[in-house]
Amino acid sequence: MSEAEQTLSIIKPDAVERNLEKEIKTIFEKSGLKIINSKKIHLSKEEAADFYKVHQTKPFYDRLCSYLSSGPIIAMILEGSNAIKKNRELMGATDPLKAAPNTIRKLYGVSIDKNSVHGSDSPENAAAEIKFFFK
Ligand code: IDP
Ligand code: MG
Repeated sequence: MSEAEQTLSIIKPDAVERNLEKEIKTIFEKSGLKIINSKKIHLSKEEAADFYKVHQTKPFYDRLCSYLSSGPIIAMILEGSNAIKKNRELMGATDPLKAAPNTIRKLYGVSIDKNSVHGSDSPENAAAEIKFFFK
């Protein structure tokens, strides 16, 4: 028996722009994850930098923050057993070229930057990221 867990998912600007919200939400729902909250929001570059601060030492940080703030995104709380891991599996590898068949990034990702979705990678980050969007 595993208890329900929550994670944060984001549909990134490239996917919102291509009207992929329904398709991506359907993938979550069909896999047994419940979308318990969802909101469309356009972050400022400062807010994106705050959200991605764990990456502030990475060479791609500035580009990453510019990109996340380049257009509207959809932030969601997903809930279900092993939600963090399940979401990461549904997303696929960071680079769409390396993502497994039928994963969201394989199906819809354009590049390592425009890879369509974000998902929390640990219980600590899930809690912090949910708080960031749904305080
Ligand atoms: P994740 O989104 O699969 O968890 P992270 O390593 O947490 O991947 O990186 C956050 C985001 O930063 C990625 O989704 C991707 O868009 C971008 N990114 C990661 N690694 C690179 C890179 O080597 N070059 C450019 N962008 C990257
Ligand atoms: Mg990550």
